[in-house]
Amino acid sequence: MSDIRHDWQRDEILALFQLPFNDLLFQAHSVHREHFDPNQVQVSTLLSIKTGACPEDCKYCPQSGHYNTELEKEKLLEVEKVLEEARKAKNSGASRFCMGAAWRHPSEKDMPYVLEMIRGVKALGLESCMTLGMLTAEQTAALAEAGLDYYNHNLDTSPEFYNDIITTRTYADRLETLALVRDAGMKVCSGGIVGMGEAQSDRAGLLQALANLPVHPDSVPINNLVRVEGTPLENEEPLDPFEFIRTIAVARILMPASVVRLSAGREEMNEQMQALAYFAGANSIFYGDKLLTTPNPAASRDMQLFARLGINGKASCSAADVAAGGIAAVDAASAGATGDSKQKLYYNAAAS
Ligand code: SAM
Ligand code: DTB
Ligand code: SF4
Repeated sequence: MSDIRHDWQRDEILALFQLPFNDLLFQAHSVHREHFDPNQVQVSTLLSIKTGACPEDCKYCPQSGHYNTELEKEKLLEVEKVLEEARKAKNSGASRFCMGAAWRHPSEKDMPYVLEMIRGVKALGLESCMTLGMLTAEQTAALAEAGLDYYNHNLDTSPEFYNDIITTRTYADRLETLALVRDAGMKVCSGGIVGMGEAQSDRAGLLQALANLPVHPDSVPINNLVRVEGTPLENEEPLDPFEFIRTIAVARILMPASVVRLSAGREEMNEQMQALAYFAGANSIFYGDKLLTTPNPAASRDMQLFARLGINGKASCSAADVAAGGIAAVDAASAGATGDSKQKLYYNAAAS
């Protein structure tokens, strides 16, 4: 079994990045098989509960109020509207519902609605996940108390490159929010973005910062920059696809038991690239034709790809869930779900 380490050095990580591609993928895939079923990919649904006009200046983000991206802004959605979307997600087989808000942090007036959303989502029998920006200790406690399962808060990039991308909040602020979430007993979802013009050493630095947290995040989203017109990164040179796959592979090796999510950017990836990402250790995706504001592949396309690869789509994202084996999976009716009531929740690639 590969060790769970928290003392990764930058040069060791860079040495992994610089391995011959086949050696790196072999190592990552071997680690992956020690901890996970390699033919299982977990899926979650995502909803933007408050869109645009964010006071932060993240250079990649279409929702920042600092840039003109012609995005239609929306106030916090009504609780009932959110629950309606959650019901739809549940009916299509999802077991986790992720809600994202374009906030620096939640305001006190918004908190009661957010808590009601968590309670409502839980009452539907779904797991809940939120990403609302920075939190205070009181807000963290309230989210945990309402039953929030996961909190997503990304480190985004290396500590050195961070100030080139965001000036309105610090790396230390992010680490503090992660510590609050961890200490409150919620599961941590934390990763970052690549393809922002960072150096390989920055990609290594992001993974180093994540892997050397006191506890590895349960879930590690790796986003490939979606270049949105109007943002400062709109003309950024796309990252070499093989370098993206290397990033997934190194994340898998550094955090062997964490679920690695092939997150934003899939719309621009071909099927071969996604298949390589699954081989390299990615075992989670967002499912549905929209991320927060940008397009994502249609669910039916994902199901078709899963069918061709013999992958089972499963609606969750923690190693504990995988071990417990108790999570409902996507409704794969369009691509060959099996018949009996328990199995119906799982797409059975072998049946197609
Ligand atoms: N406002 C909250 C925050 O930043 O903590 C939560 C929502 S924010 C949109 C969540 C994450 O989405 C960011 O940390 C970033 O990693 C990712 N993201 C945002 N815009 C992106 C883009 N254009 N391409 C890829 N990932 C993006
Ligand atoms: C994460 O790391 N990626 C997701 C989720 N956490 C909330 C969001 C991706 C957003 C991509 C740009 C957009 O759709 O606005
Ligand atoms: Fe706001 Fe989050 Fe976008 Fe940054 S990433 S501008 S904090 S919504």
